[in-house]
Amino acid sequence: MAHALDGELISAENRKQRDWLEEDYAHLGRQLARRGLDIGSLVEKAAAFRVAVPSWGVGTGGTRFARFPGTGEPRNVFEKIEDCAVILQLARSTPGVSLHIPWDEPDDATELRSFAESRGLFFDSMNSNTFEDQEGQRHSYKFGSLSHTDAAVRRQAVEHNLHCLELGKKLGARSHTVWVGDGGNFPGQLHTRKALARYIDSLREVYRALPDGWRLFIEHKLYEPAFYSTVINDWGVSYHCVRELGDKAFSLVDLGHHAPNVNIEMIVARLIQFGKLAGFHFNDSKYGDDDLDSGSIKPFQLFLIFNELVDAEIEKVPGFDPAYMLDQSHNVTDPIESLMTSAAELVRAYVQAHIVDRAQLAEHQERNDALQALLCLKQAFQTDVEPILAMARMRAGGAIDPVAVYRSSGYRQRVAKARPAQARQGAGIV
Ligand code: LRH
Ligand code: MN
Repeated sequence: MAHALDGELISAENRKQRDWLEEDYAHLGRQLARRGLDIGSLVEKAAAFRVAVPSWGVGTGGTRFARFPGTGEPRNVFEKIEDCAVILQLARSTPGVSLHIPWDEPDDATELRSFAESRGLFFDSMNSNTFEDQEGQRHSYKFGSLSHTDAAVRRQAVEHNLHCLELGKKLGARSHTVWVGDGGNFPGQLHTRKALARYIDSLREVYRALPDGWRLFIEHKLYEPAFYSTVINDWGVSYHCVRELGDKAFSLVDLGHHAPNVNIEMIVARLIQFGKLAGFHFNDSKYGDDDLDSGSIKPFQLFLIFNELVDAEIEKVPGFDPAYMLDQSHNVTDPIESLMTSAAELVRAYVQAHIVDRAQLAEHQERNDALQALLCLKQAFQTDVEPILAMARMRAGGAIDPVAVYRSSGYRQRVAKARPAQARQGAGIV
């Protein structure tokens, strides 16, 4: 297995941290045992947790105003895979990489697949892109894609999605994610009902072409790049569409795609109950689709989302098989550090949700003891499970402290020399 970082460095750094970990782990173990919980089984839960990283997340992101490139930016999909391999080596919970086409279009899919597999990585959900125009593209997506009024534009968008399926098959992917920027900036610009009907018709063709065993994920979004209405604006519309399409279609929840203060954990519970939860694009936000690091702004919301997911997991809800992906834009941090710590924040919320005393919670709910029910959840959320996360990483050959090892590895400085800065200035998320 090709490793970017020297395994000896990881064990040496872990040796420095081992004592505090063992001490804190033993203390937490006693604390949890008093609550009837076995810390060993929680380490197994942490070690089994998987989240895919977005290929577009290892480059420095930007906004519509500007993008300030970092050093050693990956210049192509192979360098993106190298960076994803470092994240996996240290964080251990991220073997899946979600590609975006055409940003990651390979010349040779087989070569790319073996390059990734030789680094312990596989390709998770494919992502199509009909929200920007490519060089030499025949029809513009300025006024939409799968819902465009012009059949030729819709055709072009369908063809692009079919291409993503073909490519994904060669790469070993098993699902396809469709997010479209289709929408309007002014009242009257779109015929709301007809636009949605056109979108569903176009997507039916993509659905029909799904390879065996694949799933289709559609992603709703309240606004941006359209600023008055979007065709797939919320979970209700998404749910209607996936019901219309069929059993292999599911609704994907990107945390940043909702109006402020929307109860996202409730949307998650609904989609679980309706058997249509695709999974997630995890990130965090204060205002809009800020694509900030997961758990950085609203960690309690993240915990409450995992509380719904773990409740369904424990109850073995039929068809419950959510795909977890990060979808973030790293404008001011080292993307590798942000993705490692964000993956850890998801494992943290997942383990804390497994600490919730669900029998006690059910009793409080039955007796409408609102305060005790809240305190039952808060007890889990306020439990510092870091020793469990670090132990799981260490036992899986990763780092007790991924950021510390990454910084002492000098990887960023090394790739900065190997990857001369590109003259690509300008704005935009990637
Ligand atoms: C849209 C989105 C979508 C991706 C893009 C990079 O906001 O969340 O999931 O295609 O970001
Ligand atoms: Mn997304």
